Amino acid sequence: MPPRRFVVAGAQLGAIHEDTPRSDVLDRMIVLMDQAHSKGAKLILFPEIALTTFFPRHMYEGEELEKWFERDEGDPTKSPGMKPIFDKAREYKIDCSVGYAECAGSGPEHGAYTDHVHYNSQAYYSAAADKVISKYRKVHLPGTFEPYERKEATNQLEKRYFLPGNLGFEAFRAPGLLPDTFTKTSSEAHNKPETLGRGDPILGTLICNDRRWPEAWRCYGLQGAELVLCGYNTTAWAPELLGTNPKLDTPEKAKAEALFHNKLSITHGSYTNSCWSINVAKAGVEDGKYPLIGGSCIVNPDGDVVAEAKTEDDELLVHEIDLSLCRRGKGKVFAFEKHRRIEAYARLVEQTGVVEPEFL
Ligand code: CDT
Repeated sequence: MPPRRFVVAGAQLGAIHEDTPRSDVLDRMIVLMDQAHSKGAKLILFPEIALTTFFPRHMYEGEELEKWFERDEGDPTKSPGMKPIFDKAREYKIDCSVGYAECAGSGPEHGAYTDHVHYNSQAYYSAAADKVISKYRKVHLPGTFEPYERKEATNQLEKRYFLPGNLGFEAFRAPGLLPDTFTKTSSEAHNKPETLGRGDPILGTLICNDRRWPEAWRCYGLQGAELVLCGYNTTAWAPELLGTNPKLDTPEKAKAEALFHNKLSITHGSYTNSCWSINVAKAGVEDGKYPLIGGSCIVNPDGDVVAEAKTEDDELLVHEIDLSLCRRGKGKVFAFEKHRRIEAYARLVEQTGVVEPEFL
């Protein structure tokens, strides 16, 4: 298998506050795009809800809530609050994936909370296609619908503000990232041993909490994903949300554990699906007192961390990935077609919660 190499960039963002002007955020993102461009990156990933503070920690209603959402009218590149990012991506000919709070319209039939249709979304702009070729809407929404009773608790109101994503886990091919790929015109065969891993790169998107669910990764693994993109906003200290135990008796220890669980999830997902992953945080202390973990990482298909953020500020990770390294795992230990036993997996799609065996 010849190498399939290109340079990717993961753009970690530092804190964004309730009162940070959008123009400041866009300027910061464009600085990171400048760096990515100067290092020859062909793809840049920004985090979940990259443009604003992580607003689901606060209780808002009506217009106060609506102001956090982008109305993309079906084309995120035209949304005024994001347009400068996609314009820069077009200028630099760099693929760009951005997380944002999406308002997909209004109508009484939609949504449990407001009459607006809200998703926690990620758009992938392809420079070669000069358009958004994939949109993903976060499936696993953590937290609660009602705010926590303890006044000082950090809320996570994603279940209140968003609907669960309705686009599934659809992998997609990104054109123009690699030369000499097999295409429909160059190769009549498809999905044969000799053509696997020879087309344009196969990508998938996860958003934050999704990365903790092996089912989500496996949906992409089953489509041959070679690169998973994942942005996140993970609170470093929120006992109501994360639970606690005697070993986590300080915010420092809770944060260390949150970083460990982040790395555990993304290295496991990459290894067990034999794919690269770029994982980027929105980090730092937002709104004066809400700490988010950093820990942005690029992970290879063996589960090794090959690049890792050193700060909790705006920081760019750059790495040349080689998609041919996915073939070892996909062809041996995780050759799904040889080893998976779907007759034993029915519970995975028939049952949501735990059903314990009967008492003895
Ligand atoms: N944004 C987001 O999904 N955050 C959650 C918070 C922790 S729930 C264990 C996350 O999974 O990182």
